[in-house]
Amino acid sequence: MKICVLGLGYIGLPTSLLFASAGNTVLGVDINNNIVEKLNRNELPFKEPGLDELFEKSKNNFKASNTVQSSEVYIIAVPTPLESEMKMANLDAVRSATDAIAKVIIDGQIVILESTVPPGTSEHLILPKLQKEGINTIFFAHCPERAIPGKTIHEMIHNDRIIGGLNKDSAEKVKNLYSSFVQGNIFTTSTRTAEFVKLMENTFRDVNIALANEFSFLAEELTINVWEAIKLANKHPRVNILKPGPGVGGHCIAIDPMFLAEKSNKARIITLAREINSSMPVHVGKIINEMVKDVKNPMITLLGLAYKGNVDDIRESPTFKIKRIAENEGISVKLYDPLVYHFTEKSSTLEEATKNSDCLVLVTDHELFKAIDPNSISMRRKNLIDTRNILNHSLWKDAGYQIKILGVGCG
Ligand code: SAJ
Repeated sequence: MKICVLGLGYIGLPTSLLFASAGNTVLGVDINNNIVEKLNRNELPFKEPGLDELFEKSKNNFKASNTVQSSEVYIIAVPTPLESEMKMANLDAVRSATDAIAKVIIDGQIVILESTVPPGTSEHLILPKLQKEGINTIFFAHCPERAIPGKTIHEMIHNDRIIGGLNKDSAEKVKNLYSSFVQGNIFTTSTRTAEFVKLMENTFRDVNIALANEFSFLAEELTINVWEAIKLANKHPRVNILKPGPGVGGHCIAIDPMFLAEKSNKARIITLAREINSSMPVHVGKIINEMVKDVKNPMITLLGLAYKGNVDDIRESPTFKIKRIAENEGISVKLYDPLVYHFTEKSSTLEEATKNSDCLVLVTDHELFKAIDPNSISMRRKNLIDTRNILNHSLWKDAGYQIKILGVGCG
């Protein structure tokens, strides 16, 4: 099949390459010429495990362009960010991708929406643009992605998928298409249900992280170690408490719950969970203030720019919020993340980032931070805050560090 994928980001590019490796001819379209040029020079615009190999395998069937061409299938995989002031989905990219498809679509072609959208978007925004004059039959489905950064390719192949078809024919056609590379089960439903299911999944995770964060506040007040308590509670066969942390980042979990909240004032737990998770950087800011309160012109080092461990993705990362909060308190901030190679402000070495620092704050749970030798860095003051509880604290203690762990109350 001739497939045109609109949006060559973290979802669109792997999806394009998976379809290409399954023998389809794929045209990947992006408005960012840098991405298009890079791909046509055989370079990848970002890192993701397995993406290099997949690119190598599929590049004869893949081309990048900045223009949509008439194709048997169109897949929309563009970002749907949150309009920060209105706390509503910004659907501008979906709107313009749909307009571009509407210009070239002919009868009998298939349109698939992968981007995450508020329920009703397919019916109210996309379909009316596609069902233009002269078009009698088009096939449409919402097929939300479920892959997690760091394991995107594996999950795109192995996870079960939901296909929300405009009608039975649409669902069947799209199911057949995805069967070319999906090894998980494929379930079909209506477009509106599929839109809702995707948002429920990420909201479920957000609410559960909020609960873990709330437990961490309580543990701090009640002088309990939340990490030990969670481990013990999770010994119950039907309990699985997630981990507290410095905040929820990424382009999905911190955003998707609001796409439900914008539709109804009944979304109460959802809104509260968002508030709790958004407040975590402020909480970390307070811990930092406490740690450096007696220092004149304090400087701190934030370890990790990525929103979570072992990825190079900085979207909605709590690190930037913590940086802003600390700077507003008059604290100088240095950043260090060897995985985020494209971030120009970062300090180049750990030694440079920690030199004369008064407090090291571990924000991102990168595996490689566990290997830092406390004796190899020359801090001005030996203070450590571990917001993820991943470091070997006795090692740091032995090196003379005063340690504060998020979620651990000191008696
Ligand atoms: N986090 C915690 N505590 C936890 C788990 C995560 O604080 O116990 C934080 C992480 O550090 C990170 C944020 O939450 O800042 C989100 O990370 P994540 O690994 O939970 O999720 P994402 O955003 O990378 O990917 C999610 C996934 N959704 C679910 O697991 C329900 C993925 O499957 C989706 O495809 C993706 O959102 C998406 O695109 O919607």
